[in-house]
Amino acid sequence: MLNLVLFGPPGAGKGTQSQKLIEKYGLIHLSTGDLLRSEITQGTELGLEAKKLMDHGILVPDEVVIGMISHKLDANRDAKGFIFDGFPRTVAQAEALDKLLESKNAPISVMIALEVNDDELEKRLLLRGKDSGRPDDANPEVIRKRIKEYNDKTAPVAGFYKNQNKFKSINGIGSVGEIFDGISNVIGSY
Ligand code: B4P
Repeated sequence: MLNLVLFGPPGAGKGTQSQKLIEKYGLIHLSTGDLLRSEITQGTELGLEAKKLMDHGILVPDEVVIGMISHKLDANRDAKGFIFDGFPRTVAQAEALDKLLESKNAPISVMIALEVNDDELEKRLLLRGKDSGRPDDANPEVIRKRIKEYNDKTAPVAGFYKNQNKFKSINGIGSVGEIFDGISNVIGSY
């Protein structure tokens, strides 16, 4: 079973690369951002609470996203493997994910981090904001808040996987195809 964590700051290209990985490797894509946006669109209580935080670039509480991932793992018991996109985003989430996967005897194979500088991130997200309709992409202040949340709470998650010798980093600047080739090379060694 191939279980991949795709890691990187907001706008690094995790969602973009996930689409290509699904096609090539037939993995199940679990994006906590997509799951939360779907709750918002459906107008659920969870979605309404999450929206208040996401619109300001703040992470939603760990127990909410851990619960969502746990449900999705249970609903896909026969999967060949998973791409975790935008999860784990805190060390507490990473610890919870290890526990969930331990009970299924299918640990994380590797974390692949996409490295992109802050100026490029801001540029990409503002560009996407022109047609995505996402409030968190529309405002430079919110984008900077998301990057700060990443540096404060998410960046330490890399250390969690480094300690397990499961961390690989890739240059996230270049064409989508070039970056995908870099990711595929890493996966090829597992
Ligand atoms: P997410 O939905 O996870 O999204 P993201 O960080 O914005 O984007 P991603 O890295 O996937 O970028 P993409 O490929 O789209 O998070 C949104 C919010 O949800 C968070 O701020 C938080 O509030 C909440 N949340 C989600 N998960 C959570 C968790 N686990 N815990 C707590 N809160 C959570 O690329 C961005 C843009 O760049 C696109 O327009 C794309 O076309 C472009 N692009 C991609 N690759 C490119 C390249 N090589 N060159 C040029 N442009 C490129």
